[in-house]
Amino acid sequence: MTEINDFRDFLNLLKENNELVEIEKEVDIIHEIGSIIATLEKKEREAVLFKNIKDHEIPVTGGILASQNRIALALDSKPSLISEKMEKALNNPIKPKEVSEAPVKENIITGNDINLEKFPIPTHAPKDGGPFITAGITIGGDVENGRQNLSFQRMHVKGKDKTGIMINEWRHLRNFLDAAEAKGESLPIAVAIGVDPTISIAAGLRYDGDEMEIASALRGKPIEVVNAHTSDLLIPAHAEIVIEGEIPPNVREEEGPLAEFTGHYGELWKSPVFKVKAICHRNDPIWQTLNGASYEHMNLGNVLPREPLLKRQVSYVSDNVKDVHIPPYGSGFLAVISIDKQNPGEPKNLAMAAMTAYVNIKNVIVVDTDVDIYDSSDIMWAFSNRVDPREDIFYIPNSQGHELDPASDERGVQTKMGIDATLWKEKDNLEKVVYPEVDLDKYINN
Ligand SMILES: Cc1cc2nc3c(=O)[nH]c(=O)nc-3n(C[C@H](O)[C@H](O)[C@H](O)COP(=O)(O)O)c2cc1C
Ligand SMILES: [Mn+2]
Repeated sequence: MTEINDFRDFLNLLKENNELVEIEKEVDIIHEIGSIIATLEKKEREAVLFKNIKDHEIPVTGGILASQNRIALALDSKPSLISEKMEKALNNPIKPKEVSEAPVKENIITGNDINLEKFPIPTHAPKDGGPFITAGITIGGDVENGRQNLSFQRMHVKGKDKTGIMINEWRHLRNFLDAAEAKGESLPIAVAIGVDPTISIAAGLRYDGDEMEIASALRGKPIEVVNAHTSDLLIPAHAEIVIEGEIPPNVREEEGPLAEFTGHYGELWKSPVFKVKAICHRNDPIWQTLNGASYEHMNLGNVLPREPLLKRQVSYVSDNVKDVHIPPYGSGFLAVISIDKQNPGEPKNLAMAAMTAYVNIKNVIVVDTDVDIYDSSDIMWAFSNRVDPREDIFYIPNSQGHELDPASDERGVQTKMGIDATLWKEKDNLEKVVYPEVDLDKYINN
């Protein structure tokens, strides 16, 4: 097992596990890279390293955490143990370690030399509004007490040293910006690209301390951080690239649209802007990107951060829960629970509990333990075989969901649905047909 200290180590680990495909053919940052990443994901294939980018020297990677297998590799775990590992890390944070020298400082670009256009920043989906930094980790700090925070914020590139930065309500970075703006001050931030995947996973979490502590806990040792070049912020010492700068107070400009987590395009949005003051990067840096509306987007934003919450909530209601999953194809609106049912009413209680585990969860399917909740066709099989719609489906109208759910009103008010897809008690003698799986290589010469 390769020890992971940085993004490069993880790319090597993916390669060793046949989870990374390298493309030598020249590709265009406009739409072509996005389409290749999407096609690989649709065919459940590897992450990708583009070595030859038209008009650019820096290679690009994408689809890094688009699958459960690759997330398990990132966490040195197994797909079925991921939510447990997340829960453990959240309960046992480890402080990052400050170092004075760092690979990310090998090259520092400042002043007139700053030019974001020298970096291969893709325009991903066909109707995206332009090039976006999508896999960047925003590092921000509380101007009052200096506490740091990690999060994802999309950045629409608007010139050599300027991007938009979308900061939604209920974000820690929003609180920091509100406080800075109240004083008429700029907010210093840094954006790290190409990091240990535990940092990306931690950045998608809602945690009240520094998410770097969760990244360190996921890695099992302190992650090394170093002082930024232009501010007091601590940046990942082994990041491929860190873009430093500030958000000037009270500036709002249109940015977008971008493929949203709902699988629909978002709208143009009035967002703050990010003025770049320095770019630090390693020798021979690698750019990391991710597609909007991809499984990777969903995994980081909806699946990994919320499965531990879901598990906690439903396990509180019943000891008979075997596993939970928020599948990436459900945009975070769907939850699946498997249960060793002991009481006919148990699945409905669990569905109700799941709906309150996180506001986005709208549809809940409860299945027996003979159903693989990571296999959508198995879930649809249970839904087709074991559901009497009148008895097994219930609705809760006028509940609160997410306002971007196309089936909710502008405040997120919607109907939630619970589905008991467990076998009826009277049919307990029915047994699911399971053929043993064989190793085909023993029978077929490829
Ligand atoms: C790929 C991806 C893109 C995201 N884009 C944005 C964004 O543009 N603006 C935003 O405010 N949140 C965005 N989010 C959500 C936040 O990054 C996420 O909720 C994070 O946990 C917020 O951190 P906080 O709790 O420290 O504020 C995105 C999440 C992911 C995974
Ligand atoms: Mn936070």
